[in-house]
Amino acid sequence: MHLSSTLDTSVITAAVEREGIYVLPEFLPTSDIAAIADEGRRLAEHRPPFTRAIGETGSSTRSFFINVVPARVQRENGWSWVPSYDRVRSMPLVKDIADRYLGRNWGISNFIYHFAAEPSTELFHLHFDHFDSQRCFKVYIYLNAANRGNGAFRYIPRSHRLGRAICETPEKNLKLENSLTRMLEVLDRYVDLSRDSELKECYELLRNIERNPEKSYDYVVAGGPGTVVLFDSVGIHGGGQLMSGERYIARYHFVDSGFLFRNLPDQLPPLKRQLSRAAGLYRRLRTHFAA
Ligand SMILES: O=C(O)CCC(=O)C(=O)O
Ligand SMILES: [Fe+2]
Repeated sequence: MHLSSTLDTSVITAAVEREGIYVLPEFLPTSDIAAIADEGRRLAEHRPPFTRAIGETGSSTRSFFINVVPARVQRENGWSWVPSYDRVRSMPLVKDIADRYLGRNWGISNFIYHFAAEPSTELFHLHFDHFDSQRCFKVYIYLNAANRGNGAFRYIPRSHRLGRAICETPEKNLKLENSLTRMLEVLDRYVDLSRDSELKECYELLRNIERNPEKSYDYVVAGGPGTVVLFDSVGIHGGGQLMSGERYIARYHFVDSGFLFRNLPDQLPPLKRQLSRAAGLYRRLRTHFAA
């Protein structure tokens, strides 16, 4: 893993382009980390209406997964609940990288506080995200130290380029999350890798990992509290096995303007929101009459 603390955003963006991932070790100060962690716990306890709790949250577990929906915070005037989120989403460093990586007019689709405290087989199986073939990049903030033992995130460097190649195929049957096996299937079906030795090498690595999943743990992104991880989620990734202890991560998802326009009209300014709704209606009508 390429670890470096250079803060030139063009260098960082180029590294994400090349490797799919960039890590800023222990980047945020302790005071910020504590504030974000407390904010997540408060939200998990009170569940204000602009949050969605998903999955493992429940009385029998200490874990929680709280998703703050940015457009709803705005609508329901909830900013006083989430000052840390407000600060973090305004970090000039990350905004600048988003501008470079996604082009202007991107949006944030989710801000999630995920605390995992129960032993698991895997927090997330290895997969790639597919956002209608549009770009997405995610920012993770480690709120405690993460390593092989407590479910740290895994990312296979350069596999985002295979994910991108898939976005250019006519394959229609892709979900928001697709397994490693599915990636290999679609590549086998449509993509000729024989002329690109780097891609071929990455494909072989993925085949190897599919046969021997333990090998994915060579790609754990370990880091101390405050570590910030930026990655393109079209590459193969997933949280590891939580054997003991706990893992606490806050993450936010940047999506490009095309995805925002098509799928998240609530986040658009009023005029664009109307246009997006009209375009959606037109798409539905067209599908209806074509059927
Ligand atoms: O939290 C993790 O380790 C993985 C989550 C994930 O797959 C994602 O954010 O796309
Ligand atoms: Fe994912």
